[in-house]
Amino acid sequence: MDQEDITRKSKFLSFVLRHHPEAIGLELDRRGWAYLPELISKARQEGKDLTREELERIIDYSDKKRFEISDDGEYIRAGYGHSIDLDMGLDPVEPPGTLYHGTAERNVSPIMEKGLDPQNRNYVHLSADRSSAREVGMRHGKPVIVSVDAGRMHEEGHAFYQSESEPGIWLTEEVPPEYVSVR
Ligand code: HQG
Repeated sequence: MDQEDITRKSKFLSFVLRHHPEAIGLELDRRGWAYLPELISKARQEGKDLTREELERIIDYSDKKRFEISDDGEYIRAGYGHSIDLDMGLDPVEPPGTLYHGTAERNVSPIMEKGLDPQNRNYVHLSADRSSAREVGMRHGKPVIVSVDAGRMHEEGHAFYQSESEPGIWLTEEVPPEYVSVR
């Protein structure tokens, strides 16, 4: 499996585990877990060859930890990024004072006006550091880093969650405009 295979298979896994398990006839439990042998066999039926070793390599060698395997080794789920309705069972955690969100330049004025909303996903995704936020922004266009006053949001009752697979990714339901700035 070269880097290209890793990226291709990782995108397929994101598609299935975050957005469309039904596309391969897979069922996730309410926490988002898929039974690993079932994922492998159903992916294979769709012509996507995947082995357990490959799944482990995808997790270990990707730039971000997008997926996690359960402690008993039997289940896999995406650690963030979902659009499907589920309850990941994450506990609220006190965030750092400032979190960052990378976006495209064209989104900045609507974000300053209306705040950050999750669009098609269940949560707004925030990064712990500016360089990760810049990478996220680059996926969308000319990147701009929006700073989020997470400390004040937390004090004022907004819940934050930290991805269990990738602790540099923070989740919150929305960020009202008074907490965002570009600097
Ligand atoms: C924008 C990746 C206009 C928002 C990353 C973003 C992340 C608004 C886009 C994870 C807006 C949604 C998620 C508003 C938000 N007006 N635009 N009011 N509010 N937006 O892809 O955060 O590589 O759904 O700025 O690392 O870019 O896939 O979210 O540009 O953690 O593992 O609407 O996905 O991880 O885009 O990315 P997305 P995101 P992976």
